[in-house]
Amino acid sequence: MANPDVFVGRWHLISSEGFEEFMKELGVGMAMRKMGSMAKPDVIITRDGDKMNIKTESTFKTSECCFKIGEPFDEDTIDGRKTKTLITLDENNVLTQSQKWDGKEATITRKIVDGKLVVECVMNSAKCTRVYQKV
Ligand code: A9M
Repeated sequence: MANPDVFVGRWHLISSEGFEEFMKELGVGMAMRKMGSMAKPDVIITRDGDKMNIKTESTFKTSECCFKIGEPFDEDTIDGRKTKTLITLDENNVLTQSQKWDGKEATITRKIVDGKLVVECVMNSAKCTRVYQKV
């Protein structure tokens, strides 16, 4: 049974693989990629009824994404893209965020594995895995 509350809490980044390649594929410039690689963000996930909020906090930049599961919305991403985004939750509690812009597409999935938040980002052949621990 899908339960969005498994994601609720404050999470701190503890490992990241392939993020530089993923950011390059997104078209993120060098200066911002450097900040992205250095940042050890906290992600704060909250739920209020059918609304969810994912806040990504870092010393460089903070961004917030408020959405309803299964309802498309316009997203302003932390790197400045304006995307058409849809976030769904399947019966295995995998939260899948599909972002479409300029004929391009990136997918970010979030799931809980051994009590940790595992975030996988894919665009074309670029794949990135980031793991967050509950604070
Ligand atoms: C993640 O851990 C990965 C989400 C991927 C979003 C694509 C981000 C492009 C990064 C551009 C760098 C911006 C420079 C500011 C540094 C802030 C660091 C934040 C990195 C996400 C879980 C969190 O939902 N998402």
